Amino acid sequence: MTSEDMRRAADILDGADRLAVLTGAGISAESGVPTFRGQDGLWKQFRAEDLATPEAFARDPKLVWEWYDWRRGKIAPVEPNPGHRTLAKWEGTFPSFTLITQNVDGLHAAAGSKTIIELHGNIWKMRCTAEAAVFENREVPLKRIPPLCPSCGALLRPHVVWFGESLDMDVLALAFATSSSCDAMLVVGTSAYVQPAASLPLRAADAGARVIEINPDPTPLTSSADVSLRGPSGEILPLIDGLLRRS
Ligand code: BV8
Repeated sequence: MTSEDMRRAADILDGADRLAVLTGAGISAESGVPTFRGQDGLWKQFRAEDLATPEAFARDPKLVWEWYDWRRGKIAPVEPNPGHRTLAKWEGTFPSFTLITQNVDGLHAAAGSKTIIELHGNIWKMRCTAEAAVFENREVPLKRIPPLCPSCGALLRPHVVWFGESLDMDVLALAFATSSSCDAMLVVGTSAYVQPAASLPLRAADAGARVIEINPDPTPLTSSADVSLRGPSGEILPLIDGLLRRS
């Protein structure tokens, strides 16, 4: 990553009135939250794609909840990092700013971001499998696994989108509309592997937006990005903030 790349990214952002940001697990890595496909992303001998599915939950709700209880325990003590905080600051810096996240860890809200589109739900919310009621629960560790609905006694599930499940149509429509109407899209910490989220930056580029990627590794998106900054977002985002001409 060169200083010219950083300057180009800052110039794109300075010229953007409507900024959309898409984040993935990588933006939370420097807070100590395991990513999905990094070495620390595995839990016991399972992969996320094996556990984050309706089939796995139907087959063994206790095992799936043990995984979520382990992740909630990992996330509960951590703090947002300078990458989350920079995005929270930029919400008041750009005339139009929308944060779209694939993450379920709640760290963007903890950093002060207000306009957040949570594509895949939130690990701190639970949903009754009988009544579909959704409520927040921050108990760590869970006293009972699997947890039961306090009002009807049915099994509770994490209020997240599993592989093979459709995203909330209104949430997805808003994410695509935001991607189609932004001047610039900043893509931070995603392997650009999971659909439909990975299509959002391509939709933005097709609509004429400039695309900036921040990731220590190249991804399938890299070739479509105007600028690809190779490094950790917790360091790069504050550096870009320091280069911005807009107050
Ligand atoms: C859907 C919530 C329509 C749960 C998640 C067969 C059948 C059914 C569907 C499919 C199928 N084949 C493909 C699909 C589509 C499927 C899919 O994409 N599968 C993948 C495996 C190919 N998608 C779906 O199923 C979606 N629904 O398509 O509905 C439908 C319905 C029925 C039938 C057909 C179609 C639902 C997808 C949502 C899944 N839920 N999370 C939970 O969290 O428990 S996805 C999960 O992956 C997380 O949300 C995570 O955010 C997301 C994406 O991963 P990343 O965020 O990118 O994280 P990853 O670890 O991969 O990468 C981290 C990156 O950070 C790396 O690039 C790394 O280099 C970088 N990094 C590391 N450190 C740093 C850093 N970057 C910056 N700074 C650092 N310091």
